[in-house]
Amino acid sequence: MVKEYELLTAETVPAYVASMLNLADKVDASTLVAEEVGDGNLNLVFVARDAAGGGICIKQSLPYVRLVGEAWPLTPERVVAEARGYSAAAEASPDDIPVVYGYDDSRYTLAMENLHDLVIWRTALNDGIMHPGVGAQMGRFVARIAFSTSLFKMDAGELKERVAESINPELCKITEDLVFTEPYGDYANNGVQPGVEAAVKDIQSDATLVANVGMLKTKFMTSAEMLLHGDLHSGSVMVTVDKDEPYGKVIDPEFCFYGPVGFDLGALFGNYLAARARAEVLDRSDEFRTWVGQLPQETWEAFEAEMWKLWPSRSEAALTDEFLALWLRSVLRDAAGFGGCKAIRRIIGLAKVSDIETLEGDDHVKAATAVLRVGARWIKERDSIMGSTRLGEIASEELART
Ligand code: SR1
Ligand code: MG
Repeated sequence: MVKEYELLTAETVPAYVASMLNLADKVDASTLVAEEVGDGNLNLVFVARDAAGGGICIKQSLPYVRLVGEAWPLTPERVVAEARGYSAAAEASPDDIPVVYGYDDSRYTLAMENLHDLVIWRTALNDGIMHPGVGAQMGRFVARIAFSTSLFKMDAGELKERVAESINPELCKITEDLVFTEPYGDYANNGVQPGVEAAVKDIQSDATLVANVGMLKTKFMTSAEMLLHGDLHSGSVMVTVDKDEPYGKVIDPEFCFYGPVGFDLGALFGNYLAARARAEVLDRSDEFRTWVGQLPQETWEAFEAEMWKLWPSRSEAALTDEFLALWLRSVLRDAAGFGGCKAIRRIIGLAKVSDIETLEGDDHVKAATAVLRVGARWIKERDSIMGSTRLGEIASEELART
């Protein structure tokens, strides 16, 4: 039973920060000015600055889905899952996340470093701005968390405890429904703009595709390999503005739970695909289109290299180098399949993405149709995908014919 709690406003954030003893040395609460900047689907997000330029970010879980409203209640306890995700990342790959100051389970808030000089990666991608190296950074990030939270590094008994304590049923149910079920049927949350209906019909009437999505859904629900981020799309990464050495910070791990490693990689791949389709129809520069097109490969190669780098320090001695080679092949196939599912859901179902939604007319139809076709092929052809370059080749083929 969720207790009653007070929602913050920009006006009440300074007093709230002042009331939290652990935040006293982070900012001068007496001069704090806050603004609500949340543009995600679920939460309130406040950024606050003090007179000396110090900053803090306070994220508060609403007791419902922000995108839909109070008609869709959702546990605010998700802030505990988010804190767990950040904690695992802070141990394994601290530079890739904001510094978290703590969470308050009475108001369902999380206090963290204010990333005021970063922007959401999706926004930068939409604007045609390159961030060389961030795709590789994401691959290393997933590898480090996968290694440190899995059987590879963790004692078998501790692993079982971590799997049990990390269950996140309400958030997982959202993914099960919105990613794996609803796009393939007749659901109220679905809808596309005029001109995309035929491509949707192709998806929903493809029995082989639907069966393969079922395979991926069951894997998502039963394969407890690592503590996933659970929603690692380009809106869950913030990137630098005008830095010689660009970098990203991963945010929003509230969907975290123990799931298949390929799911986080697939989330990145599916969203890279949306960014690439946008870049193609808007005829961005050759340099940008080439860069965005190679992102799945960049992320995958960095993931693979980081796994091999970490491998000698594994604690599970029974797992050999040959095992890792086999495992990596199967993760790539999973990532292709999950990437296809993540791409398709953003076209047909609830919670669409600005990469495609802000395109108009023919541009929208072409980009949305190409994303659907590529997603379907990534899913159906995943068992024959032997290397990450194949993901880009399939995308090139479908973008050229759409
Ligand atoms: C009802 S929540 C819709 C989506 O927002 C989050 O970002 C997840 O992607 C979820 O599926
Ligand atoms: Mg989010």
